[in-house]
Amino acid sequence: PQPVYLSDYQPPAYQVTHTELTFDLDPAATRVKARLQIERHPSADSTAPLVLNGEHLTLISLAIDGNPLSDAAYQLTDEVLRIADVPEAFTLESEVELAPCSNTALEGLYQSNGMYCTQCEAEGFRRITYYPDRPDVMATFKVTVIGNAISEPVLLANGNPIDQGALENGRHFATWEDPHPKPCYLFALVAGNLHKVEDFFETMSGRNVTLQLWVEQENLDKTEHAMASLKRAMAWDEQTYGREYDLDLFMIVAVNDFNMGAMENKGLNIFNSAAVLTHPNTATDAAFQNVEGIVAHEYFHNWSGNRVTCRDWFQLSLKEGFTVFRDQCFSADTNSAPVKRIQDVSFFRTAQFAEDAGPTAHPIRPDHFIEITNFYTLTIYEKGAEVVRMLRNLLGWEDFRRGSDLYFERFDGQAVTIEDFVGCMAEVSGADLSQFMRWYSQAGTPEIDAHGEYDYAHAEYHLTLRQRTPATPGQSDKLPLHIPVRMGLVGTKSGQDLTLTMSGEKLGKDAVIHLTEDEQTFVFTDVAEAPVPSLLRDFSAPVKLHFPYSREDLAFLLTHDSDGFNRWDAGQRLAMLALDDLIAAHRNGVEKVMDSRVVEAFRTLLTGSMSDKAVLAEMLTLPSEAYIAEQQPIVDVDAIHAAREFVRQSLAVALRDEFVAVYKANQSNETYAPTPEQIAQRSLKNVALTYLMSIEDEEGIVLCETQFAAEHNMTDVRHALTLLVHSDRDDIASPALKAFGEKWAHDPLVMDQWFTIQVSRPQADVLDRVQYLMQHPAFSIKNPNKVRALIGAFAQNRVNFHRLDGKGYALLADVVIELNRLNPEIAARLVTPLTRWQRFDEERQQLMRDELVRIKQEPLSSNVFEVVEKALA
Ligand code: B3K
Ligand code: ZN
Repeated sequence: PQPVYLSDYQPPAYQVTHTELTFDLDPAATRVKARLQIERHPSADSTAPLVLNGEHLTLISLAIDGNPLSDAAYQLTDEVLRIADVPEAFTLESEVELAPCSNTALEGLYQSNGMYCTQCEAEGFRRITYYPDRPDVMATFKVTVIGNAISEPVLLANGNPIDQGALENGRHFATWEDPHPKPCYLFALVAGNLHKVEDFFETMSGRNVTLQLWVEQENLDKTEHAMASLKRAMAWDEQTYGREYDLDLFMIVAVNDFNMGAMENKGLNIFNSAAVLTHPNTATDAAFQNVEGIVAHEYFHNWSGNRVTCRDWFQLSLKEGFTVFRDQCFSADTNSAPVKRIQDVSFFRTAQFAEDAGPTAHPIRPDHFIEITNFYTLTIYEKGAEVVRMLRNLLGWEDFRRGSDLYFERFDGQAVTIEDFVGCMAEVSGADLSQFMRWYSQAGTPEIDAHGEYDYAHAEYHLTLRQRTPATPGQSDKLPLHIPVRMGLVGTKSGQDLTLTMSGEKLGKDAVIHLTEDEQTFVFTDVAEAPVPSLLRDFSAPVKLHFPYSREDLAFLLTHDSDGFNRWDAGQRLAMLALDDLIAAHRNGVEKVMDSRVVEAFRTLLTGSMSDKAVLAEMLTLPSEAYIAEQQPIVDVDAIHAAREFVRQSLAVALRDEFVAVYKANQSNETYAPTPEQIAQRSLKNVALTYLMSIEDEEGIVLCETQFAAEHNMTDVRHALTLLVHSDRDDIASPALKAFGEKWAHDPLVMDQWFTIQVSRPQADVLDRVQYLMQHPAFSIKNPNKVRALIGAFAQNRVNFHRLDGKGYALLADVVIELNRLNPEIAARLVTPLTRWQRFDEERQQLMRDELVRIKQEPLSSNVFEVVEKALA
């Protein structure tokens, strides 16, 4: 497979102005007729051939302006249809046949649970018809779907329904029209036995929009939260960004087999059922929040993505980074803002930092790729969102909003680039963002080494920041970036933020300083008392910050920093220092001793008066094993696990009564609601229970069993079951697990959780369990949710996946090899943990590489090939 380069971009020689499609659905032999109005671009050469993409299609007929084409008039390969000689403007008619029932890649038109559905982004439309499958070709669409009236009573496509009726042989049809020109990746079709829940939204200009959520009948009681989330998102986008919905109908469909979370097809979003269905008895708080975020994300794409789209796939972060930033802000406004930031950043620093440090590291705007599907990454999405957030931090909200208004107004209906977006921000604010653009082209996580000195005699604080970005594949030399560092100086006597004065100018108590050079010293004057600096507040830039904080400094910031995020981060740093010592002790076979300062900090938290329970729960949560691993030069999985367990158990022993008290104070019998207050209480209670169960405290076990048996809501049930299954009390865990599995055997989303709970336990029998569960009737390798819940979750089980006999790696490789044939997109994602081999000891490195080499010997999809090739380079 050959890479495509950004620098080779050429505008399309031909535009499709209008597209008419007719689908005659059949599981093994669907016929698709296309009628395309095509025009040559005025600046294109009149001899330019028409090149259409098409894969896995059987061509039945082809005609231009009603005249069938002779075989000599076109060339057909596995990937393209080329017509050498075409007029300036013409109608191209084609008919193809395809087989949705054997489409296990879940790209293009496929069947899920007997229902027909589509996934076209990025390049799935070419599996539906011959077409210029690129986002800078935008057409209006008219689509007729013909299906069986019994098995497919519901026939949906983008836009507005304009016609429907009965046909011969028990068939019927529906015709849809989408007046907004769109790229074909936003095309969608759904047909099946679906049921709807309907609601309405009145837009800011007073138009009434019908909202429909389409699900299988048994899921009708799981739609309320998604519908409520949609309405909140629509209102938020009007208030916050001035964006109004633009059709009379907005539909969401839930399907079981889906590669990602959801897809923003114009007017017809298609969702993985896991990203839309919730019920208090089946979904956890985290799932409720995830659904809210994804519903909002896809809705927000209607402007950031659909009305203004990407010129080419290298610009993917233009729509994804901006839309993730928008959904993050929406969730922050709807729930607890500091907790949302803490959770996003914890995930980011664990998973995106790891990606940026590995062999598949790439810039937010890559300059080449083999398979675009491999670039739906944490870098494009989450780091892309951090970069948009930095623009907001640099410009302030008001200018940022004016830039966003200008962007939507100027580029409405167009396919544009990242320069167009950043250009609007520069234009409205007058800011020079030329250096800032390096964030889009330079891969890797920048590191800032900071140190500060307080000069008593002159009442000055000197802060020196040095930045460097490590080399990444293909990019050895990095240039300095424009980094906004939000900060404060917290007075050690007063415990208050001191006023920041620089070069005679008062900046306030919290300010953004701009690091643009390799090294800069910032001098703050009139600093009346010795301060502890609070740097990178609210994680103002996606960097690693090193500052030689003492444990006393951190304990001080933990209680005094005015920035909620940095208070939490001080706790994490304090725990990390203790963990580092314990990891070293474990490796050296020295007795482990718990740092009493950590115990005292936790005691203060547990007994103090902190009112935000959601933040408190986060502060009481230790850094994850994956995050700790990210901080180590060479990952020692066993030492990390042992050290973290030791800290958890030491805290539980020392603060046992406090944890019991917190648990009891936060028990509640209120009817479940996914409100921020209730969620905060449940998380705090469950964090306390986690500590108690780590020492298998007798009272803790009783509380845990009771919580499981009460079946009050899935958050509490799942948490209790997880703690039981992850403890050594198999006598209690096994019957609980069995009862849970039987009770929920009919519910695939609950069975996903049942799989995950079992394969994430630390005990050594996990590998056998995975093999056993792969034979379970509820498991299917063709369903991506099941693969993630069982195999993906096992690969995150650090002690068991990284077994020294290599059997964990071999199991993953076997599944990757099988999925490579069935679903290359999922296979290429699943292989990720093996690509991180450089981070481990030599023995594991060898074992992991061996498996990558074994995979590479297979006939590989371009997806898996690209990832494995990079990993072994
Ligand atoms: N835009 C979709 C991506 C789907 C692509 C899968 N190959 C999901 C989202 O970001 O909203
Ligand atoms: Zn998106």
